[in-house]
Amino acid sequence: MTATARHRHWIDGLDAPPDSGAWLPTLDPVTREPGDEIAAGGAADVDRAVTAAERARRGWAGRSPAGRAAVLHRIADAMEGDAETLMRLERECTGKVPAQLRLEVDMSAQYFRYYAGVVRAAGQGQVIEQGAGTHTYTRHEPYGVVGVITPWNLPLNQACRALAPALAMGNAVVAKPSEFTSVSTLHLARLASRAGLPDGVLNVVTGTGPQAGAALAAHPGVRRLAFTGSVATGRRLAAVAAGRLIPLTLELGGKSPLLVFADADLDRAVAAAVTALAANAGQICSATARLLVEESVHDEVVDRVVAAAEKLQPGVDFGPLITEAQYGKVLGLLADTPGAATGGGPYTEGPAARGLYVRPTVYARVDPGARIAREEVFGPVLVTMPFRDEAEALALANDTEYGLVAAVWSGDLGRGLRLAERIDAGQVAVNGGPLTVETPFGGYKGSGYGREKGLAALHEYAQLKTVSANL
Ligand code: TXE
Repeated sequence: MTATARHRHWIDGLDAPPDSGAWLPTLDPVTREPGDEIAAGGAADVDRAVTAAERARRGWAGRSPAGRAAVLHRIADAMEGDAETLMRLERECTGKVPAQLRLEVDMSAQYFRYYAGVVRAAGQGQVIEQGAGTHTYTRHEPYGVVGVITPWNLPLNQACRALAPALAMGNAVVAKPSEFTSVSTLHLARLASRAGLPDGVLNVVTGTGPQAGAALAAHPGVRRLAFTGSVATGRRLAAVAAGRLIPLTLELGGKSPLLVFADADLDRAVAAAVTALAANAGQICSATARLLVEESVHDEVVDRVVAAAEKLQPGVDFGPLITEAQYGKVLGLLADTPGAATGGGPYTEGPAARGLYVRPTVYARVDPGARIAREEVFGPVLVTMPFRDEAEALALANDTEYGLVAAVWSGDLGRGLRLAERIDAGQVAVNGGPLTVETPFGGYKGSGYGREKGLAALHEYAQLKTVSANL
C-alpha cells in the first residue's frame, strides 16, 4: 500500500492545510506498510485554531444546557450512524480487532449521550440563602478554550472522554491527537460539524508532541488542559500548566494489580486476567499488569491463565503494538527478562510475523523488585506473585508508584470492600464490578490527577462563580 490520502487539520469548520506545508507519515502496524499522511502542525496552526475557538466560544457558552445537549445527542447519533467509518479509520492506524473497535466506538458515542443528559441537571448553579434582602447564587462557567492532548491506545475514546464534558459545559476545544492515530479524531470533528456543532467550537490540529502539542499547551488563549499519555510528557505539561497557572487533568500510566483469593470464582478471575492480555494487546493504562494470587491456588490460576493465553490468536483476539518504537521497547524489556512461562517475544512465522505483534506473555513468581514487575510495559504482558494473606496482598498491591485501577476477586465481599478502602487507586473493581461512562476515572499517586468520566468530569470543565447581591 502507498500513501493513499493526506489529512488536513480541522479548523473553524473547515479542512486546513498545515502552515509548514509538511506532512507526517503513519504506519499500518498490521503490515508495517505506510498509511495515510497527516498535517505536521506547529505554532501557526495552533494559533489559527485557538483564535477560531476563542471567536466561537461565547456563542456556544451562551446556549442553554438543553440547547447544547441537543447538539451532543446529534453527535452521538452521527457517530453511531457512521460507526463503520470510525472503526475503519481506527483500524487502519491501530490494527485493532473488530470486537475492540466496536466497543471503542460505542463507548465514545456514549460519552456524548451521557454528558448531554447530565449537563441539564448538574450543570446548574445553586441559590445560597443568606437572609432577607440578599440574593446569592453560584454559576458553573466554562473556562473558554480547552486544549485536549490524547495518545494512541484508545484514540477515539480518550478524545471523546474529554471532549464531551468540555463541550457540554460550554467550552470550545482544540484537540491534538497522537501523531500515530489522528484520523478518527479528525473524522469525529467533521461528524460533529455536520451534526450542528458551530464552526470553531471543536478544532483538531495534528502533529507531533514537541511541535503541535507543546504549542497548544503554551498558547495563552488556552485556559485549561486535559492530557492522557506518558508520565514523562505529563510531567512536562504539568510544569507548563504551573507556569501559566492553568488547571490540568493528567491521566497517566498504571501497573494495575488483580488480586485473586482462594475463595474467588476462579473461572471469572482467570477470564479477567486473560482479557487484560488481549484487550488492545495490553496497551491500556488501566489494564491488569500484576496478577497477585493466594499461595494455595497460585499455580493452578497461573497454569489456567497460561493455557488460555496460548490459545489467543494474533489478529483475531488481539491486535499489534502501535509503533516500531513501542514494539522495540516491549521486546527489549522481554529480552532482558528471561524465563517467561509463556510468550516472551515476537511471532517469528505466519502473517503475525509481518506486523507488530507480541506473543501474550506471562512471568510467574516474579520478584516484586524486578524491572518487569515495576515498569509499565504497555504490551500483552502479565507478571504473577503469590501472597499468603490479606495483609501481604495489600502490601503487594500498593507496592507501585502508580495508582490507577485495582481488581479484587474473592468470595468474601466484606474482604473485597475492606481491601477496596485500603488500596491506593482511583478505582477498585470487586468481583468484576463495572467501570463505565458513569464511573469517575483517574489516578492516585503517579497515575495523575483530576477525574474523567462521571459527574466529576463535568465540573472539571467549569469554574465556579459566586454572585451575591444586596437587594
Ligand atoms: O506517549 P506521549 P508515548 C505510556 C506507555 C507508553 C509510553 C510512551 O507506557 O509506552 O507512555 O508513549 C503528545 N508537549 N502511555 O511516548 O509522548 C503526543 O504527541 C505536548 C500511557 O507515545 O505521552 C501524544 O499526542 N504534547 C498512556 C500524547 O502527548 C506532547 C497512553 C501522548 O504521547 C509532548 C500512551 C509535548 N512535549 C502512552 N510530547 C495512557 N495513560 O493511557 C508528546 N506529546
